[in-house]
Amino acid sequence: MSDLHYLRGGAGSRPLPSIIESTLREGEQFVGADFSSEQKFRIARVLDDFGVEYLELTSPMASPRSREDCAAIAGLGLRARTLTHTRCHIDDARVAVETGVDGVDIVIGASRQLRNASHGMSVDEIIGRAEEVIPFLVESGVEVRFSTEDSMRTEVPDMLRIYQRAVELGVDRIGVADTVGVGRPREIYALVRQLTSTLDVDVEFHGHDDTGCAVANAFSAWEGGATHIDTSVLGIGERNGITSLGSWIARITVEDRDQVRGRYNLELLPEIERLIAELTGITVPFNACITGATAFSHKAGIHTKAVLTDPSAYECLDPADFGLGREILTTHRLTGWNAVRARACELGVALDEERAREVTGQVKRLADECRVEAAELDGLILAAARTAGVAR
Ligand code: HCA
Ligand code: CU
Repeated sequence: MSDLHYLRGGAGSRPLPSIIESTLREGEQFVGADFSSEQKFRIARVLDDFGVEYLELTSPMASPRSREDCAAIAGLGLRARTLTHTRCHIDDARVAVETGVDGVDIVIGASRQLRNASHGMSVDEIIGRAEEVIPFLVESGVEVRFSTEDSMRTEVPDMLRIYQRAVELGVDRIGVADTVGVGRPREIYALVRQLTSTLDVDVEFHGHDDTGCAVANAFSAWEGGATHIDTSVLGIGERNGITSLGSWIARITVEDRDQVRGRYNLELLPEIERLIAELTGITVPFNACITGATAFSHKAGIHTKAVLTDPSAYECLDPADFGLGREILTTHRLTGWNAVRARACELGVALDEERAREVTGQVKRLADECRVEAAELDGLILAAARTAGVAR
């Protein structure tokens, strides 16, 4: 596929990957997250209503409450498949299966850094563990994913050996985890491409956002053939988190709006983000894709003129798809007469171009001196209309 093909949205013709929503696993690792059981059920339900394909839940080995909640969420009868996330250990695997989840995500560090600092096992020992755990899970009838934590710093031959064996042992999916957020989009594309062309297995991508590349990396993983993408609401997770659900939705909506609208209940996104923000004591960032306070605010005159004619001139997403509106800012020095005339129209006043330009000039001069309130602009418009004898 040529680069140009990508630039023109070539990836959009493929089926979308499934979302593995990890707010109830990775998200629990966020500094501000301390969900009660009831809160977890509420989050699970609203994400299910949104339409995510999977919910990933904290390991039942983490604490007694985690175990009870994992089993309770697995028993809620949701449409989304439930997964739990455990170390590559037979005892963890047994408990995971007992919770009644649909699938188990196994993770084990395979980079030199994690082999040294985390579990001290060699690559052969990791494979030995896989040989113990995977057959047990496969026989238990759950969906099985096997992932090398810190994949981007894992030697590729080591990773291939581990995954080759995991696939022989019958896993449904392997995982690429950019645990410390060092991956580059092209590198992730190349790695996923290599895995999907060598092994006959689904590939999941989990990317941290330490260097601001989590969404781009997830997208590159999809381009490389990934079938599953991990997200969390507002990106919450360890440190500054992972690919956020909202950013991922924005990205794929631009690629294939019809498919996204067919799969997800998009109007729930603002409510879901507000809920998680409230429960974790944060605010929705002003620059969040789709839901940020300024995501559909247009300011400069050149922009507002075009947006008033055709919003797609400066919007790649339609706010209405998410139950949101746009905002045309008029009370500042960058304002344009088209925006002022549009505001006049909202007030029921038809200003001609000359009058609209006059009022715009007044606003610009005022705004150079101080903050202009909306009511002041309206006052200027109404005064101009009176002078011109324009009927309301
Ligand atoms: C963790 C590590 C992990 C696992 C990702 C995965 C990571 O906190 O347990 O299993 O796909 O970032 O490597 O979240
Ligand atoms: Cu992670």
